[in-house]
Amino acid sequence: MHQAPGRRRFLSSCASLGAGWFSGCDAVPIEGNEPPLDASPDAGIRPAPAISLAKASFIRNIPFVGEGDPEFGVLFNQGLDARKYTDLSTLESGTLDTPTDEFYVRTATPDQLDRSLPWSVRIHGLVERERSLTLDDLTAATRTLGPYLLECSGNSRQAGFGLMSQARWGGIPLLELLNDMPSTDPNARLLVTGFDSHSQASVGNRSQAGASWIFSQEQLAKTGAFLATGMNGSQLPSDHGAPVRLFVPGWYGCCSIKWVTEIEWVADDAPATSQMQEFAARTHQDGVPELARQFAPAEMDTAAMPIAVELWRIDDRELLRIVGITWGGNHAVAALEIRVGDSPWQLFDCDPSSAGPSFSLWEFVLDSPDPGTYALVLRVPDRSVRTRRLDSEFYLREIKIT
Ligand SMILES: Nc1nc2c(c(=O)[nH]1)N[C@H]1C(S)=C(S)[C@@H](COP(=O)(O)O)O[C@H]1N2
Ligand SMILES: [Mo]
Repeated sequence: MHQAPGRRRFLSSCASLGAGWFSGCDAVPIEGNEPPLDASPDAGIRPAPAISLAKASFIRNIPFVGEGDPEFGVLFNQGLDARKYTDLSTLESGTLDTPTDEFYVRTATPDQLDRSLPWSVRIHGLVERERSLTLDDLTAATRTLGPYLLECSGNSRQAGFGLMSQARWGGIPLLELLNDMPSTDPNARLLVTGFDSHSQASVGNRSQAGASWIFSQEQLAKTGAFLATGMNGSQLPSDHGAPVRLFVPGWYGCCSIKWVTEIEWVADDAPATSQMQEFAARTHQDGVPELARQFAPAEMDTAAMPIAVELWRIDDRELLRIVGITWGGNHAVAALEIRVGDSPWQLFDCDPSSAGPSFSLWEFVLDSPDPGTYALVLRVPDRSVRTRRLDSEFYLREIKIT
């Protein structure tokens, strides 16, 4: 659970953002800005008046209810069923990266993985000559990339949405690495495979072993997909795919194959892998396509959710401070709308410099409603932005005011 002093630090830091997009900042003339209202079909939604917390006192945190009370930052279960959830409530301006040991885990190091032999990544398939990349080849070209967030497509409210974290990565773009070993077929796709042999199957076979995903060259170029050997300035830890994992910025975590062992140039009409089929629904595919090329990019759409709610007071006036994040999608979103319980949608500005593959933080302050349980739902006023998970209220959270 985060503490109020940290929040206050965050609050005072917003002055340095300059642009004044923060509704919680002192003297921010939100009404004077021109938020992108024209795209909203709901005529009549006007920016909510900015309420300053400058003279208010922090009273307490208001926890989210109905989320199964997960324990954060602790690894539980094993192999394919292993999980660690990230506590997103602690994210603050300037520290949106998750410390490595709190980064979420989906599948821990396979117990069959033998790291005593030197690691290499086999490059084969539709190439003139097969090759093996050594770890030295990879680390020699490694540079800092990101920050980029990763979200498991199976993230859930039950898990406090804790299957999502952000880090800076040490890596090298995959296409750059393959520059001097192109395929003999200009339309070839790349099949990336990771080690995934576990002596125990997933309980109830909920997760299948066999991690691999097929990408077009265009998808790898557009996302800047890279092979990572480092995380937050240190070596990549075992549970996150050491010695080398794939990372695909902006796509769901299931595509970011861990413990990469081989990369194969395959024909344009290659069948989808079992992993692609397993994750078809969770990556918003139309049914379960047979061929890899029939899979839509597994992109995370623009999304937003509250990560912390606080009660503040000025004299007799009680205020709620809602802190949240936006992420995903291909363009920045300059405004959001929030609905608290049954009350009307309220529009507020958020960081217009936010980028899809990394987190951005926002806050909204309102008068505290009467005691009761309230759902917090967000949407993007610019309806040209694709928001499939938001549209289904996937990221709904509830608070209880007592
Ligand atoms: N080899 C292998 N790679 C894998 C997986 C796996 O089970 N085995 N899980 C995928 C899924 S579903 C997710 S969400 C991410 C999680 O990465 P993390 O544990 O580093 O957060 O790894 C992906 N890569
Ligand atoms: Mo995942």
